[in-house]
Amino acid sequence: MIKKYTIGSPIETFAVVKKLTSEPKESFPLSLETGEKTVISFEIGENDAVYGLGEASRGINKRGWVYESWCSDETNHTEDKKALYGAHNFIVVSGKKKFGLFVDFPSKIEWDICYSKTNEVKITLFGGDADLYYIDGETERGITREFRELIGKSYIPPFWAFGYQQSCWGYAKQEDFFGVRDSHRENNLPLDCIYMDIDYMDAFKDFTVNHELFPDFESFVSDMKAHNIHLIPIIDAGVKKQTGYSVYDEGHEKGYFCKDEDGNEFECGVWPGIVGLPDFLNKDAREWFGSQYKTLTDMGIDGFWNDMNEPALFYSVKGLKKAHKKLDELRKKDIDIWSFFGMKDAVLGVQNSMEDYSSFYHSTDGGRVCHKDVHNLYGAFMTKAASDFFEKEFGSEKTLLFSRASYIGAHRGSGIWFGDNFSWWSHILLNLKMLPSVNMCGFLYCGADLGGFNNNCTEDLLLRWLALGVFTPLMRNHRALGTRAQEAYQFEHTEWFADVLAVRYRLIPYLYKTFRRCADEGDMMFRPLAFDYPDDEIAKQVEDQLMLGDECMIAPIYEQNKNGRYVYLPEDMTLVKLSGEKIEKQKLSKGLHYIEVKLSEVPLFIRNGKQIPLAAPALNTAELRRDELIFI
Ligand code: MIG
Repeated sequence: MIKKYTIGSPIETFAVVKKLTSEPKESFPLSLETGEKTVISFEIGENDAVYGLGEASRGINKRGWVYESWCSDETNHTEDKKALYGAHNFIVVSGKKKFGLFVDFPSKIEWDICYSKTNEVKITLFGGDADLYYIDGETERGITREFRELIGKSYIPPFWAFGYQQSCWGYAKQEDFFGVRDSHRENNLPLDCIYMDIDYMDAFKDFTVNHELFPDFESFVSDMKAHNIHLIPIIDAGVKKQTGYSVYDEGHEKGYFCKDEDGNEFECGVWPGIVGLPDFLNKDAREWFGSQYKTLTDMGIDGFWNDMNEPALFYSVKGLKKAHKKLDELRKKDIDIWSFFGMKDAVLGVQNSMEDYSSFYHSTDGGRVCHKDVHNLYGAFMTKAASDFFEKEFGSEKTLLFSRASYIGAHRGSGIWFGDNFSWWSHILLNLKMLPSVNMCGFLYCGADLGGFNNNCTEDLLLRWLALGVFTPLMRNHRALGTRAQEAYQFEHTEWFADVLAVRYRLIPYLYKTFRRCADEGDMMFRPLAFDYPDDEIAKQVEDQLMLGDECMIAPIYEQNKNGRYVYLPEDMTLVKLSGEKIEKQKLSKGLHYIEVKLSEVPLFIRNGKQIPLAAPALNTAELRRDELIFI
């Protein structure tokens, strides 16, 4: 049972599709203080758990830390971090009493989840206008389902988006892409997509192609298509401020960029140099930006990833000038440690600064709005610009789209990826932990950069990570410029990679069917064990295994130099090890087991009395025989 409570006069966020009448706020079931800030607080039991918050650091059970909803370009996903790229304001409290809470509020929120006080949850909204939704229910999964009904059906990508995908910040010329395609083929490695990072553009200008690198882009795209490869270009939020560049000229003329206090275009620096930030909160600007994707779709492109849309600001023109001034002052002073720290702060402080986010404005239907009050909607509305356009132009399920920044609501038009992780073993586990949390918030099409974005990857790390990635709807290997090459064919035992990637294609019919069902029913594809075995005290503690669909449990290996791992079985299950064409089965009873898994194998557990279909391995989704299945 969902109840809505309205405080002040909130701005339309598009998060919710089911319109409810607000109850009197005096009847809100938790302690509520209103004013300049809004504070919700409540006590929970010693052994109660709190789930949700989507893309965030730390555990599946969010207890014991303070999180922030503030879409951030945060490249270090370490435990000290409060905020990552998404703002996903939904939690489920699981104790004797179970309930869900969705805070529909687009600015900063602090979630003190038993951080200051062991048994108290305190949620502080930095503003006085919000819609609160309280959901009563019997089970965590049921509460989540009800919430998902409130926020509407999740995005479903085209079928081919379930294939294996290769990306790298650094692929530039046409030959790089042919090389990736051919090297996969030559090594018997399947592949459906290759990503185009910022270097395909002309001077990082959105919706342009560098013609020196791609003399005939359209035939390049169709040549790739003929080999069953989809090219997926990146689109950044900022539009290069350059007279003569038609996208900028048009946006400028129509007044579609965010303005500063004085009504001038807000200027900041990102990859293209100085950019204008499209005012995605303005309906006309949004439609205009969405229609720009046509330049690329007209040339055969059918998928995109939206980046830098928190928005990430390397600096603002004003902020950089201020920093320079500060440095000039410091230069005149003694060379002491205080001037050193002053210099560091002046320089590092220019990036993604609150001062900048507080100094530009959107023009919405409801008038001028300061960016900081709607910050968490920016990326979501950029993505809405694109997804509304694709829906209108091509209908649903035709275009692949995912975003870095997001807010609940964006899950109806796109997926997300988890941003700039590291080639660290601990990030395999972080990847796993985020899956159920983002599923709760409606994001089903999602995944992390497999092999890790920052840092150098190793063969064993990539193999183990792929053995988790074979289950995630978005299965993409991506890395940063200047890091060790990590395409599957770059390592010694290419055949092990072929064996692991073959398993993905064998599983696609099952994964796709499960995905669709979860979208249709508002269900989670990945669940903590606690959701399925609420009376099993051990299962409730497990944070390195997940339930997948109604049939499976997964337990990847996430430590180096291990030949296996301990797995807790909350009921009798069959361990299945998949590798290439090989299937090895072993019945195991409820309890703790050490299982050995080779680097070329993918372990999977099937619940008692359940079965899953497997296809024959294929080199891409177009060649996958979806109708010829065996069951295990
Ligand atoms: O400032 O486009 O998260 O996936 O490769 C870095 C270059 C900008 C950040 C994205 C990453 C992408 C990179 N981008």
